[in-house]
Parts: sequence; C-alpha cells; structure tokens
Amino acid sequence: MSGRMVVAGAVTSADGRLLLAQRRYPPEVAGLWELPGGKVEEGEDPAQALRRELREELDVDVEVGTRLERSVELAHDLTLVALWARIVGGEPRAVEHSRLRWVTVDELDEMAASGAIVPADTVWLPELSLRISGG
Ligand code: 523
Repeated sequence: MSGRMVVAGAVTSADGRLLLAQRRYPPEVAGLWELPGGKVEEGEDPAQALRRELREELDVDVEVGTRLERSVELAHDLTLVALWARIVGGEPRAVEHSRLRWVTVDELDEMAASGAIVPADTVWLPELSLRISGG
C-alpha cells in the first residue's frame, strides 16, 4: 500500500464490548461515532501510530493486534485501516472526542441502523459484530 494512512483502533474489552468515540469535527461527521485513531506519521508503522493516537485521544496504553480485513480509500492516496487493540493501561477518557461508549453487538447494530456510525467505519461492521458477539 502506497500513500498516506489513517489508522483506527477496534478496541475490545474482556467482556465483549467495543469502544466507540463520538467525533467533534468536522461538521459532516460531528456527533457520529468512530473507531478512534488518526494519521500515521512519517517513520511510524500503523501499530506505533495507533498506540500514540490512543494515548493522545483516550489517555490509555494499548496492545495492538492484527489488522481488520477491510480498508477504505478516504481520498486519493489516503487509506483508512483498522487494527484490533486492547487496553493494557489506564481508563479511557474523551480527551479529543465528545464522549466515549463501550457498546455491545446489539447496541452497535442499533447505532449502525440509525446512521450514527461515521460512514467510512461502516465497512467494519460485519467483522466487528462477529468479534464482539464471540465469533
Ligand atoms: N477517519 C475515519 N474514520 C476513523 C478515523 C480515526 C478517521 O473516517 N475511524 C477519517 C476522518 C478524516 C481522516 O480519517 O478524514 C483523519 O482522521 P482524524 O481527523 O481523526 O485524524 P488526525 O487527528 O490525525 O488528523 P487531523 O485532525 O487532520 O490532524
């Protein structure tokens, strides 16, 4: 994969919930919920970038796992990928988001059905549902 990357974290809990974060900006997606993350910077690999972003945005340390299958072309030369992660230090708090929420698979489905998920992130719904419902 060439070009720039944005990495998002599919952060799961031991009791089978997924961490969603509510965006504050830009206006098109403000109020919608996403997998938290951000742009991979020069010299970083996606896992390093995700650990840095989640320290900045959620004030937690995470252990990063494998990549989710799907990726999204956000723009020419800008690709969004997601990595599984779990918290190994700290309690997440919304430093840059409006709110955080740990959701069950039913809650995730409901939010998706009502259009509450950031559009790009909806590509991961099948993988996320499967994982947090114990699949
Ligand atoms: N997305 C997206 N989903 C998602 C993330 C983390 C990001 O669709 N789960 C998009 C939103 C922006 C781009 O990726 O178009 C960059 O994400 P952003 O703004 O969260 O990354 P930052 O904080 O690194 O970028 P700047 O705010 O521009 O500095």
